[in-house]
Amino acid sequence: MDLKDKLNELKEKGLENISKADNLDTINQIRVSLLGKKGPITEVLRGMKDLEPQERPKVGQFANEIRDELTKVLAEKKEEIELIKMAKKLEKETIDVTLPGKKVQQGQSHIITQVIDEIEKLFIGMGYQVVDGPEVEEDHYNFEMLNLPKDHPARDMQDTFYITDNLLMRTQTSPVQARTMEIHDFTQGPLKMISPGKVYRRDTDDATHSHQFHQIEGLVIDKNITMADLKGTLQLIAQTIFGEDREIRMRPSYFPFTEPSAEIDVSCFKCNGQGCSVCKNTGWIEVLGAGMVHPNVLKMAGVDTEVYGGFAFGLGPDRFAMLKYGVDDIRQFYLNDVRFLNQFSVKG
Ligand code: 2U9
Repeated sequence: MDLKDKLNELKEKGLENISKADNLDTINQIRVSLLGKKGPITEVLRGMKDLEPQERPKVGQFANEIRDELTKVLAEKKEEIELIKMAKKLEKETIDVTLPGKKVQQGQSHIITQVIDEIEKLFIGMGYQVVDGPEVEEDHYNFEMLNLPKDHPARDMQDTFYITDNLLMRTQTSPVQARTMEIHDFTQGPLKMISPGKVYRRDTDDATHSHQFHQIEGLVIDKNITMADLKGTLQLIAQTIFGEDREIRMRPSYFPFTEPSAEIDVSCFKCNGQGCSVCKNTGWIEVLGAGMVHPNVLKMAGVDTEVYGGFAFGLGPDRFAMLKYGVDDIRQFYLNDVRFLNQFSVKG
């Protein structure tokens, strides 16, 4: 067999093996075994030295052609295998966009938070600061500074969770106001603040009582503050929460930290004052407590009562939310049952 026949045979055999190959490893093996330094084609070319000199170029050209063709076919086959591999991979990774998606459970603000947010927004708009304070409070700030000395009968009005003789769970958010008033520099301007937060009372939980609930208290101290300022502010709260058409009325009351003190009713948002089950046929619903800050409270915080005076008010976001959304059991707010909570959609 002459060299040309040998080369032809190598080519045919090589092409056959390449056509049968179905993975990249095999292609690689064929390439190395056919075209590598120790491969048969190199071997044939080495044997050219034994040929007649005039034969050599022809055989050399023929060998090169075969090597080029095999190289080209190997490359084509390699590309084909890679394409098939990619197609298989893509098929496996196909996403069926028609499958129903997994629903993401979306949370929202708690109904009490929504009421607090609404009131905060109103007061921030009027230049008040929103102030936080400790829930574990000193007797001094929770009672003493608010004109409730140790022997004061009004201390009986609220049963308290005591931690030590002097430490307790705050029964109101007023201690935050007392602390703020104490450090406020009145030469820099008036004090206008609200303090929302959790408060604690030693109550037995039932439909209308909870040992932990919320309060928002407000305090304004400045020169020339009158009850008219207070009434206008309370009117705004009532309208913001219960609607534009609401009116308020003030009834005399008693709180140790305010004098005079008042309880505030809002005209019934359900019957517009005509009388219904919500307002117990009175046309009015009690929603707030308020008054002019007691001079003793101002003095204890180091405020000059000859120059400054102010008003304060307190409200219960739990009660507001119960009235507004017709919730008849305060405990619902603290059970964290999403079937209850999800009924109250967040407003923009
Ligand atoms: C300072 C001085 C005075 C806060 C006030 C009320 C009246 C009041 C209750 C309403 C329902 C609390 O949520 S509730 O249980 N509050 O009636 N609170 S005046 O007076 C202050 C506060 C701080 C330094």
